[in-house]
Amino acid sequence: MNADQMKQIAAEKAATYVEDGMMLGLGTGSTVFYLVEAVARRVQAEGLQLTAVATSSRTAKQASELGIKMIDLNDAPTLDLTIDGADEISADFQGIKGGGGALLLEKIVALNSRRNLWIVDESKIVPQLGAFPLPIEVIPFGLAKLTQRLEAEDLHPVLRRQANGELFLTHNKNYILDLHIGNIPHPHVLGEWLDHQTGVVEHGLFLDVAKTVVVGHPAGPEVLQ
Ligand code: ABF
Repeated sequence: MNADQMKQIAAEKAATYVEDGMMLGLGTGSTVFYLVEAVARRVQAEGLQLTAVATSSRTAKQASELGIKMIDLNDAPTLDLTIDGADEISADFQGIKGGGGALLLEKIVALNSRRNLWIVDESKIVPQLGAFPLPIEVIPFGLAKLTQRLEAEDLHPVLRRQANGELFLTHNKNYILDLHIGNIPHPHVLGEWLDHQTGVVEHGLFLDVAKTVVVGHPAGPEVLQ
């Protein structure tokens, strides 16, 4: 079984947590793609009344086309449940997110949700965070100086580019620096430091956010909480 099939297993299990009348947050990425399909099937089959907020235009488009009512976060009350993917999750549910470049909107939606649930294939569960490069969203002004500061801390920043070589731009037209740190033994310490770096809009350490993780395995879904 490949990672894609395990993502689908996790996504379909997570869709069962969606209840009629919920205000739902929908994340971004290939695992969430399967979640949106599964939720849309339930809306069609069971007539679920749902309203959702998306963390990217990609997710908003897919969900809307599948018949899920989408609204802007500014028009929504606190969300009941946000379901999103992740790039790495440690044993104590700390996560690295942002591989898709949507970390800022994802963190805003996550922090405006009563409950956050992550869906991943089993490869995302790691003993320690950091093998996956930590994405941070930064503003273009002063980028060179910020990059030097990150290099001086041995955080190995790399400016993210698209496949065609052009700079990757976020939803808010900012840049992404991927920090090739290798291992992050104290994510809260690093998160706190990054929070205070002028020019860093947001970082991809999602700490003490998720309370439930659904992992896709060849044998089926595993619910961690
Ligand atoms: C998103 O889920 C991002 O934060 C993260 O990069 C992505 C994981 O991607 P995938 O589900 O495609 O593995 O929320």
